[in-house]
Amino acid sequence: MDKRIAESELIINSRGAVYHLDVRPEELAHTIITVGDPDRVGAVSQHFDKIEGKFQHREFVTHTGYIGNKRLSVVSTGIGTDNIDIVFNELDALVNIDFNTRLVKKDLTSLQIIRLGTSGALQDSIPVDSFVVSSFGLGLDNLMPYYAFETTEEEKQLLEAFRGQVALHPGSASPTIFAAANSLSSHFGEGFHHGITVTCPGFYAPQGRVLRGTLSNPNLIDNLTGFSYNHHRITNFEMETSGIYGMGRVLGHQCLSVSAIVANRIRQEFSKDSGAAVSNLIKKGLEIIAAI
Ligand code: R1P
Ligand code: URA
Repeated sequence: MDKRIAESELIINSRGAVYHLDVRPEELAHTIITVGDPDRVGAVSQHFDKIEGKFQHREFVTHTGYIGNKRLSVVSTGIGTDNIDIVFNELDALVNIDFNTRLVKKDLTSLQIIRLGTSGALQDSIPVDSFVVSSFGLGLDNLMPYYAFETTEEEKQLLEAFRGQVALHPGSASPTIFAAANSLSSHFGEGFHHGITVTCPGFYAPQGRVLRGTLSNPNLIDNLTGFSYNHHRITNFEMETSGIYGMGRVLGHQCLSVSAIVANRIRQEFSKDSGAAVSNLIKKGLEIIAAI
């Protein structure tokens, strides 16, 4: 039986827009670019031929417009998978729940969602200012254990290999792994490294960085860099990808995460112009996305 979703669960504001994003169903395109930094939304939409609408509430900025005939929305998520939980549930609600009846629609829409972000490399061979496509998102954060989901045989094997090779400190979240949408990653060939991206619940100790204090797991970076299973290795880490891939799996959307490498943790280098690296990724990414 169809179940009406209560006002406390799906919050719709006086504009008829979803609570955190402040976007109405007709204001969202079905191809969506997510970025962490709210200021990066304008850096993406400046390349649109036409902007149809701009919306903002808290750190969630959305611009919807066109490149040629392709309708696109760019949405900022802020930092972390806790925000991914909010953004993905609300993006999904905008297309798959009828805001008048509060019932899940009979015909579901699968969104194409591509993250254009920044990241730190975990391999010497992946220099700053290069680009990485996440073949898998491996979560050390704590979002996806709250959801029920299915995993493939390959994901199960990768996770088992990871558990065997990478010691996590007692009390850390149970790791999860989800593959990228092949329908999207296949478009990102030349000029992109491909590999497993580890998603961390923080930028400092959870990524092996300390300015002061002591790490509980000082071997984390070495263990991640040394991980290998079949032809897979861990290329980089950041703070959203596993949530994006995991929520895509749960809600039935096609997701891809692409990062500009701004730090190389093995060489201990930071990009001399990370702004240029991000704007190069945006230009290259938009060329590909507009043609998909
Ligand atoms: C940390 O500086 C932030 O940068 C990365 C991380 O995932 C985290 O969100 O991505 P964005 O540049 O897209 O925010
Ligand atoms: N974003 C991260 O999360 N880590 C880095 O090292 C660089 C960008």
